[in-house]
Amino acid sequence: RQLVIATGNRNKFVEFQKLLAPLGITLLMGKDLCPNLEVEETGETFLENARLKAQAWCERTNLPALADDSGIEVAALGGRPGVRSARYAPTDAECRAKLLGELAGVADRSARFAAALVLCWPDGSEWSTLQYCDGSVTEQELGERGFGYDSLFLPLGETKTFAQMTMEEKDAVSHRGKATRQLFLALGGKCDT
Ligand code: ITT
Repeated sequence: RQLVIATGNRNKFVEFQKLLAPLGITLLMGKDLCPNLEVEETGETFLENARLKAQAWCERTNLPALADDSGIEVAALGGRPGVRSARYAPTDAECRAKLLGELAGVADRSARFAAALVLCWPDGSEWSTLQYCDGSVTEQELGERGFGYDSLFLPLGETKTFAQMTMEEKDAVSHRGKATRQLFLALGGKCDT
């Protein structure tokens, strides 16, 4: 039994390997299977973009494909960078520096991570969820683990940023962890991926 993770982001793939281990199925990284497949994220929402990615890899591989579209929404920036989180600046480090710059002197640092998951099956059926993790943007980078905005994000009620947490600690509260637990509930009835 195989499931394609419709992504080119190896950090996401590694998180899904941990999160989906209990399913006991073989996970394949989409970009490894089809290095030339480029999906333009033309959607305006996380769910639309996740659907574009899941459908593209499902059609190309004829295997069930799970896509994640995610990002950080900052209240003081009207929800930016949001769906454009990966394209906010050329590199992850520049994204973090830009976010700190935009929030310099801003008191309201509340933010949330969002993760949309869409799972497409070759028979045309589809499942999706959108989950959030509330928190705030720190004044400076804290922690070395993770990727993207992890070192700037303090989840509500926690004392460590995502980048200071182990992967298990992050999964317990993260947007992707929550979304994946919804996936498990859904797969209860449909496990023959
Ligand atoms: P794929 O589209 O190939 O999956 P991507 O990195 O381009 O890879 P997205 O378009 O969904 O993925 O962009 C998500 C961006 O949001 C990601 O690159 C990070 O900058 C940020 N992000 C999402 N989840 C995150 C997390 O758990 N920790 C830190 N940053 C995260």
